[in-house]
Amino acid sequence: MTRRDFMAATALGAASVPLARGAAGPPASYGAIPTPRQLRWHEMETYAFLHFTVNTFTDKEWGYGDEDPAIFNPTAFDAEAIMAALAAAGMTGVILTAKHHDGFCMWPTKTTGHSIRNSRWRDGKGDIVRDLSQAASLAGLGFGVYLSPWDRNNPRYGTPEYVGIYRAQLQELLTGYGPIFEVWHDGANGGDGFYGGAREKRLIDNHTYYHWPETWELVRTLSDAVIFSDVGPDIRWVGNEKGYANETCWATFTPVGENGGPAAPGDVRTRESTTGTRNGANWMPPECDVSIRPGWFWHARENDRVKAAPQLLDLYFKSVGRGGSLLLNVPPDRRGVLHENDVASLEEFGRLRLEMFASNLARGARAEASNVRGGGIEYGPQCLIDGDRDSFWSTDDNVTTPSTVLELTERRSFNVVRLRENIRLGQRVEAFAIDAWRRDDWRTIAQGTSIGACRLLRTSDLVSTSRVRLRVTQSPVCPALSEFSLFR
Ligand code: FUL
Repeated sequence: MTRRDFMAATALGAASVPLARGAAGPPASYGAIPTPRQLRWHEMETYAFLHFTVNTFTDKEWGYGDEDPAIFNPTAFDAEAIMAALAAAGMTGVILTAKHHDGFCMWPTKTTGHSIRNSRWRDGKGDIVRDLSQAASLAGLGFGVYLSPWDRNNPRYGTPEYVGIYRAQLQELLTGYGPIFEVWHDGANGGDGFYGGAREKRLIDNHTYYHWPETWELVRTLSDAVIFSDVGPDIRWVGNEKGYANETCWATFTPVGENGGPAAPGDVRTRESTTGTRNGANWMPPECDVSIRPGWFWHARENDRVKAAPQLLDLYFKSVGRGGSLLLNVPPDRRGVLHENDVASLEEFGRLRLEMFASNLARGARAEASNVRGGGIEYGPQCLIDGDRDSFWSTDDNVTTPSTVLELTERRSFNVVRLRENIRLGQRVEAFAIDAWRRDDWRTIAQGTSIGACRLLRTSDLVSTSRVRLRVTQSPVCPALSEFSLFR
């Protein structure tokens, strides 16, 4: 089987790849594996959240749904400027709160009058979703939508009719604004609200009310977007709003409800979401959401509480560096742009990563391994440093704890290691160690458990050496690793 056949087979999500006779074919996949749309998403790694709506003007985090739509009136909205700041931070996409819990729609929807159409902004003729989606596309960023299931304005909320309204809103967003890379369903469900003037508490059963599988099916038919919620189906909430995954973090997950029964958006054991489930039933990697400020929406009083770039970098290591994604919220202010302090942090965050990843100190190294699948070069350790995410080092099926040594071109100093598995073949490795050659012996400088799509490790001191070794110390099957990089 050629590499191309293999790629085709795995891209289609085949459960396992047959071995070619007489040659070393690729290893069979292990456990749940990602779909093509999840693979694309894995490459996005860091993208932004924009929390922007009537709350920006009422100074609230959760609008009650009784806001006068007229109050939405940014004075200097500039979608290009927002995208420029996000691009400078190295963001690959952006997700807008097209509708938050207050029910106010940021596009001129046909489904409700609680929208931008009745705002003062551009005399009700503007469309924030259109402007941001177009600017994102021009800047080369993906565009996604957050559409809150809970709607504190809608008089029908709590009745079956509202679910139809919610789907109609999704349909408008998925068909009117170009490609959507992610659809975000949050898990906050039901409670007090305006509800067309009823001003009451409406509780819904989060397992049955929304008929999620049908809504997800609608998203599937209308777009190629990955679907996010507490329970996926594509991307899972990481279980906290602080932007980090657990140090051991599996892309596979079997969601379980708080009481041990079935899970649903709004009812999942969030502690388990942070770690995932080893050998879980689904490939459902975590997305780590966090705001650059204490709140999700812009508040003047928080202008001096913007996270600094080193803090953002730390979150990057704890999210992307643990196989998830970092969804960093940067809320536009009442002008309709990002505040200067947020822009400065974003720029610096981008610069720090550019600097760190500018030079892979493993490049040009000579790689040797204790075992190579089939003894040929196709799965040789050189694949770890060829910059190709799809080529990989693998071993014979019965060799599960191999090691590889990189002879660097010269003595190098590094403090960051990046590892990637070829996740098309599932998440395989359960433990590993990295050693550096010191005078006449190996010294362990880092150890870990899960790897997955990306594992970043930092050493507390700079490591200076000309030889580094990666040891897989636990794996149920032969490993399939695509990257071993060193950075400073
Ligand atoms: C939650 C919401 O309740 C918060 O306001 C925020 O939007 C966060 C990202 O999701 O479910």
